[in-house]
Amino acid sequence: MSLSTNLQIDADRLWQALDDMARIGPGIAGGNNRQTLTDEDGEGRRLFRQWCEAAGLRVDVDSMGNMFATRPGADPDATPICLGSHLDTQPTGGRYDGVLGVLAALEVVRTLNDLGIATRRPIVVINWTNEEGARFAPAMISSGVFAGVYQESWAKDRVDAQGLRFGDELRRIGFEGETPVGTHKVGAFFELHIEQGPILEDEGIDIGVVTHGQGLYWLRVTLTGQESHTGSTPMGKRRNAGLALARTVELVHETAMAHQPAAVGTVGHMEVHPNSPNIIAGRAVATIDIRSPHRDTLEAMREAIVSGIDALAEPLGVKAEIEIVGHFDPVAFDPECVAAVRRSADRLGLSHRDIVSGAGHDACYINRIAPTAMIMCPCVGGLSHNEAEAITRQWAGNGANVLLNAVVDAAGVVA
Ligand code: HGY
Ligand code: MN
Ligand code: MN
Repeated sequence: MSLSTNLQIDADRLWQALDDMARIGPGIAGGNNRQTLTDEDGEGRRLFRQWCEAAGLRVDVDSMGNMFATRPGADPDATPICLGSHLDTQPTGGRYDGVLGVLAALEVVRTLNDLGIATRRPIVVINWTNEEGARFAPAMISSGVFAGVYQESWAKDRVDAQGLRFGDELRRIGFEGETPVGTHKVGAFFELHIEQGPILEDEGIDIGVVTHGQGLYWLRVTLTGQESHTGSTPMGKRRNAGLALARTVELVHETAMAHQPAAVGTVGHMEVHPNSPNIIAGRAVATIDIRSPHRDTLEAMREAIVSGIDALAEPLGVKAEIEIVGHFDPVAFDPECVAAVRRSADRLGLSHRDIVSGAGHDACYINRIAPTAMIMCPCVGGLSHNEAEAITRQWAGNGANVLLNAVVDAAGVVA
């Protein structure tokens, strides 16, 4: 049975929760720096667990630190309806990227508790570990392990810029759970997320019904030349890894421009060693991020970049090594779940449009193992991965209400 009336969350309580969580791991410009597996992430996880337990949820943590907070259903054997996102942030991140999805999911449960609504299927609120991939590449690594994309041992051996190991840090903050990753059942998964782009705000649309997610490669390139003196080394005798890096950045940009309109390419992470003003860089390391909603475009860009780096490095006497550290093909979300999102927006009288997600999300991996859909709300100026990231209380409430009604539809209400 589904409800005839439209359920509404408590928008003030959701806004307050977002505000309280934002106090943990504050950034330097109003956003957040709550990077995965840091003390701040641990503190945010403990607050989330406390809130879940206060809402009567049983919280379990798996061996990758993913947190599952369960509200029982009338039919304990039914696979649960899951909803959530991630609490970790970029180093100069916003307050809403991921966090809105987790706390709106908690607000859904709080609202069902207030209204005394029992559902047939259990409902599980999820916080996925390390969605951002900023500290430990790649992004979405723990939902990736959960969905069988990565091996747990490979993921736990990832190291950050200080050489700290993922597995050690997960244990250190006390969130390496007993339950083997992948054990928790997922009947369907819904993720609310800010758009992180300008479309919804520019068009004055309340809700993005996410039909697809663009595919992605993260290529880690290591360029090895030779350190030598910037003054006394003749130009013709240099093996300048820094120059190879600069040309690689240009190559990635030009390759994406050559595949417009549906392609993006960036080098956001780059290091030169030893990074001294009067030493020619002997080594450079960078992460190339390329994306497209079309698989053939994504593959063409990858091939062009790999062959292009070899071609530019060789005449400079620089060795190039390229490793694929993250990849997923373009994602088509489950039509049934997508239709539930559309129905929910319609019932609430909210304007909506179909949209392709430009960013990657845990939903992109969970979609491999369970019917999955995403809901998007606008964000100010389409800005994200920036401390100035902002949404309105109305947008947050609209998104959470669509999530609530879609989840109740899927979970079924017990009279
Ligand atoms: O990279 C992404 O798209 C996500 O924000 N981690
Ligand atoms: Mn996110
Ligand atoms: Mn993000």
